[in-house]
Amino acid sequence: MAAIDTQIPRMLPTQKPATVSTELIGHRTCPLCEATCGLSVYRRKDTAGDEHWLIRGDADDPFSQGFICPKGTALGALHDDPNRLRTPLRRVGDDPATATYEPIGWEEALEEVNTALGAIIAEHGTDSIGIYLGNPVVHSHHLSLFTGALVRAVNSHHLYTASTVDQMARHVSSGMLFGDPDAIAVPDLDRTDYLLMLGANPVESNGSLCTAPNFEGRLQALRDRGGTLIVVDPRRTKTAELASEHVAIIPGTDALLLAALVAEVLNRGAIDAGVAAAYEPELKELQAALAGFDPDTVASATGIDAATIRRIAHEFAAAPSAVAYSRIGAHTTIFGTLASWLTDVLTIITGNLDRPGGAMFPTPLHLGVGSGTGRGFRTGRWSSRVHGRPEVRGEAPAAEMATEITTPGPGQMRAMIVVAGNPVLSTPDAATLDEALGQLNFLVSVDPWLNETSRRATIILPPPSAMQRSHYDIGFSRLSVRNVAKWSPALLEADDHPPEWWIICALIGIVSGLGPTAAEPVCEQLIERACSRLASATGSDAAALRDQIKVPGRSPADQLVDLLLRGSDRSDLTLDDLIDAPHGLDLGALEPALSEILRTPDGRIDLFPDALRADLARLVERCERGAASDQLLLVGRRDLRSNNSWLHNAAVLVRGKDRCTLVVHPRDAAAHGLVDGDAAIVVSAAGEIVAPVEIDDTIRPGVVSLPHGYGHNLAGARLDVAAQRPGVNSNVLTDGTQIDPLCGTAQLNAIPVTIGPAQPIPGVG
Ligand SMILES: Nc1nc2c(c(=O)[nH]1)N[C@H]1C(S)=C(S)[C@@H](COP(=O)(O)OP(=O)(O)OC[C@H]3O[C@@H](n4cnc5c(=O)[nH]c(N)nc54)[C@H](O)[C@@H]3O)O[C@H]1N2
Ligand SMILES: Nc1nc2c(c(=O)[nH]1)N[C@H]1C(S)=C(S)[C@@H](COP(=O)(O)OP(=O)(O)OC[C@H]3O[C@@H](n4cnc5c(=O)[nH]c(N)nc54)[C@H](O)[C@@H]3O)O[C@H]1N2
Ligand code: SF4
Ligand SMILES: [Mo]
Repeated sequence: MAAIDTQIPRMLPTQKPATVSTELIGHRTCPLCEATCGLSVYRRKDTAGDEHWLIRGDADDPFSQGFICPKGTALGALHDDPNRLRTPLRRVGDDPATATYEPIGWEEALEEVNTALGAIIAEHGTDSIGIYLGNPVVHSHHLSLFTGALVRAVNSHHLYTASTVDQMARHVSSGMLFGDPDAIAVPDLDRTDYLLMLGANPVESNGSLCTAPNFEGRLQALRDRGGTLIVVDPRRTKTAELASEHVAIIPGTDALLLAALVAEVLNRGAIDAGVAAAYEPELKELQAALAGFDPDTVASATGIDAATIRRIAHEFAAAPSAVAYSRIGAHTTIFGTLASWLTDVLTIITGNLDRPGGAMFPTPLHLGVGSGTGRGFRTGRWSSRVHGRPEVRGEAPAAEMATEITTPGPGQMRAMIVVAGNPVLSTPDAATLDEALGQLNFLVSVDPWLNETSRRATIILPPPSAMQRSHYDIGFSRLSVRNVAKWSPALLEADDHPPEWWIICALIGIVSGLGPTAAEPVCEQLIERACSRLASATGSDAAALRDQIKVPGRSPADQLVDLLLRGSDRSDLTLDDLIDAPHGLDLGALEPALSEILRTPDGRIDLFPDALRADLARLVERCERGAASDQLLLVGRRDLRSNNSWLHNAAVLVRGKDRCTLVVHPRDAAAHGLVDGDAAIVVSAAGEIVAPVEIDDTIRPGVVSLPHGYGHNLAGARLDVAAQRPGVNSNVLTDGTQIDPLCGTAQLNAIPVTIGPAQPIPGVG
């Protein structure tokens, strides 16, 4: 692997007054994004007697090698944020605009949740209770190892997560191809010769479904070693600037482009010989089914000329190693599952799956070696109540929450438990959802801030800060471009603040009818059950396992990590070994693992799953519409210093230029009478917003871009810094009816809009 730049000068705070002493508090993995950088956390004293956090990249972390981004340096500021809740809050008054929020004790708060949820369950059953799990759940094992039990305890059809505004397409295509929705193949960034990237901007996002600290450095290294990077994006992003070639696609058409690339490889006989022999019948059917998607046919719809598509197909097939990688821009459209599937198909048919430089499967320590067969994957075991959409992984589409609250009848959602989520800013048709949440009989939010969603809660239960909890990446070690293992300790005491596993277990106790004080016994029961399952699978003794992991002072979340490690036949390492390696362990480059990863009944890849075959009809119809209408299409974007909706209250991250702007191409600005810096009104089928215009020729003409996660001007929220520059909520514009039928993911990109000059709204922008 090429050396990674460990210089971080632009991240360092201005050091004045002079430093008197710097004390290392410890090392921990950054929990803020998927890159999992190692951080070294210091307390610095200055000559004025003040203490500050000083957070740097951990140069000894074998994976991130000192890399850090501005968000990581702000972990201390997030901890210190005076708006971060230290005790539960109770809302007094129904309307958040006029309500007050009073701090209350934990006992009282849980009593109130117990009384309210207990009454609703007694009258309407648990199917009237909804759960929404937000993105930070996967960034903390104190949450992710316990929320599954909460979901099972509630046992309702109203399970919603951020996955259906994010990566569900990838789970579904992986489930169909490989039999396991979590078997997600990641691009082998450090060894590939050819990377085709669609709808991702890792220079700002630091990567997604591909855990790679210093993604930018790794892409630069790919270029430096003579490799090719093709970036398909309607905007010439910073990632596109790094690329060998930028392909400015018409939003929403990646599945068409990919279908044409696959068709071209199939038609030109550029298939890998081994794959051709092993999958002959499927490849024939695929070739026939994709006959209508040749480069000439998709050129008009995608906005990419046929010669470019042909050339990329040939380069991809001819490269010593190549991999296709698609993300948010390609997955959060109504053709997301098709796009995700075709991404893998292109990699597979060119012989690039499961080999160095292609797409590979990480094998984290805590997961045992698989057998290579399984029961496969299916969706649609039930359908959502109002819209009849198929369940996916036990979830209904997040975009359906509002109608499930407002539509009367059996199974109507009357109460919600929101954990680490801010759907009022992050899910479609946001204004409607906000109103709907106000109609719930009860909402309890587990969240550190009184924000746009938790202001709709009667009770807010705040977790301790990231500084106060240990860390192990259950999820991202399964998406890493190298096999790594790392556990970090809590850096600060949580004092009398209950840990997050305790909060979730208390809620499990409540919805199970055990009352508000059952957190500990519930937790103990969960751990004992996990020990029993492992014992019966391995023929060991459950009680002995329980004793082994019950180390005094070790949190139950960490005990479960230890259990997973002990239960895995991948190595003999236990949690103690990880504790002894505070910078983490590098377990090497990814190795071929498909033969153990597969969970299909026949142990083969299902290259052309029936559901996707059927879904191609929609794509044909889209193709026939060509360049579609001349209406502008809205896409999203991310900024390095932001993270979805919840880092805008950290002054250190939001200073500088306004980031919530509508990026418009000069041609479109002129056509619609827009002037740089002035306000534009943006209207979609779902709603309208007013945002400041940023004229910029990096965007494809006909496309406009607005980031999500803003709109911090809703009455009742308590985000003093964010409220000063609230920005606008782009999800007021996303249309909750536009959903990929296969995976339930909402269309967050390629939204038809009209734009024009507007009167500026005071305080916006
Ligand atoms: N238009 C548009 N919308 C999008 C996207 C897009 O690209 N465009 N992206 C989508 C994507 S990819 C995602 S993942 C979703 C995110 O959707 P959400 O997860 O709903 O939104 P976040 O803004 O991540 O909100 C996280 C919440 O968790 C809280 N929080 C932070 N840390 C913790 C913690 O340790 N414990 C607890 N209990 N709470 C915590 C924060 O205060 C915040 O309220 O947004 C999606 N929405
Ligand atoms: N700084 C920062 N980092 C983050 C986050 C954040 O909010 N801020 N969020 C985190 C989360 S939860 C996630 S899921 C990841 C997401 O990480 P990424 O998937 O890299 O997401 P984005 O940075 O939004 O990049 C999406 C790109 O898709 C382009 N695009 C839009 N529509 C289309 C289309 O139809 N086709 C194609 N080909 N491209 C299109 C957009 O112009 C944009 O450049 O980022 C994570 N990291
Ligand atoms: S890139 Fe992600 S993991 Fe690394 S410091 Fe930034 S926010 Fe944290
Ligand atoms: Mo996400």
